[in-house]
Amino acid sequence: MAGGGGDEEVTLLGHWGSAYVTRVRLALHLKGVRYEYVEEDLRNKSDLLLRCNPVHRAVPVLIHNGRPVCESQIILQYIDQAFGPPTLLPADPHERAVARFWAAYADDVLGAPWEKAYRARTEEERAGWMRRVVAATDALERGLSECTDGGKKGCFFGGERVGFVDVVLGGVVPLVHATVEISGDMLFGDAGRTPLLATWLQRFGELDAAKALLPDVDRVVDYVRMIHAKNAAVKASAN
Ligand SMILES: N[C@@H](CCC(=O)N[C@@H](CS)C(=O)NCC(=O)O)C(=O)O
Repeated sequence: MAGGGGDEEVTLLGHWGSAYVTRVRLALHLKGVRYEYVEEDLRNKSDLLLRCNPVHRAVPVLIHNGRPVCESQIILQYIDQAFGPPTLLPADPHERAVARFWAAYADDVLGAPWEKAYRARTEEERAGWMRRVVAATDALERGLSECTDGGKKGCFFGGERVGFVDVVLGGVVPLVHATVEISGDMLFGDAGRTPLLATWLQRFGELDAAKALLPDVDRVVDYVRMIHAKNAAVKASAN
């Protein structure tokens, strides 16, 4: 098995289409941690996954020297402390708290309605959730401005280099591009509405870690369309 250095054993249970998994892979790549990646079939979860994450039964799960860690943001914090450098969270306690705030915001206010849009059974329902996602990106633009002093300190939440919030958001980059194709919603890429996020999106995509790990956008588009079609079929059969 591949290790994180020395005789460390690191395994990641994941799914290619999961933004939560992708953010963990980005962090491992940025830290230079070698690991074994195990693709899970979420319709037929492995015994290992169910044993390691009996509460949520979800990916990602990181297993380090036989001990599992669950929940992607907790995994990122674990990776940041267990491996390194570079560090993802800032050293300064206030900057660290601000980074955690925006990372939580990314999941709670941006990600949650996005997941609802994903599961919506009608176009109207989906459009309603997507309006909330778009509104959440306006606040995220202000967060990026706060973290970078209006862009003066760099284009990432971490400043000149990628930090915790960047990795958290990095997982959704393929979905951001896929969304433009699927519904026309410009989530981060609208230079008029969210100029800092538009630069962030471009610069993030240029990173070696992004080029190596982000799933192909066409594959994501097909996957999302397949889920939408499934949801619509469930709705039709319920009527
Ligand atoms: N809050 C969790 C969310 C993880 C999550 O929702 N994972 C999905 C894949 S994107 C999953 O494994 N779902 C289980 C299922 O589909 O049964 C995290 O941050 O890790």
